[in-house]
Amino acid sequence: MSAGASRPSALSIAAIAIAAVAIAVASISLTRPAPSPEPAEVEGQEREFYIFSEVEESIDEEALGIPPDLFSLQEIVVDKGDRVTVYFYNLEPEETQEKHSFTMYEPYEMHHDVEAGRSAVITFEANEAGIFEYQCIYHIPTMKGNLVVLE
Ligand SMILES: [Cu+2]
Repeated sequence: MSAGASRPSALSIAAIAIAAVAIAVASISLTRPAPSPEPAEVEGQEREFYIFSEVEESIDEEALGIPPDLFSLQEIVVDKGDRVTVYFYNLEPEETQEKHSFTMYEPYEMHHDVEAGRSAVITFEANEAGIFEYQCIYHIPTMKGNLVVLE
């Protein structure tokens, strides 16, 4: 019997070693736990609000010295972390050219002017808890409301 036939060559030993390493690596990756899924905690919801400009006909601007304009919704209540979308409609007839705005100051600083007959889609994340005023800068002090962000 020749030595070459009975003794494994250096090449085949190397091949076996590589195969063993490959199997070891494969079994390690098979036993590794799958990446954990996203945490199940509820992390803020999508909240949508429709707000319209309104005119309170019984307010006599001349007599009372205040504008008759109002937001149809004067309180928006959300939870901290919610993503808020406000659909704001200026319902004034276009020919009046009566502008309204949806304006907030710190920490929800924003200002959206909406022309008569137009609308705006306003989105923000309610990251800070508390009570924050929103207003139309053209019709203070009547046209305002509160954003309530619950902890
Ligand atoms: Cu206004």
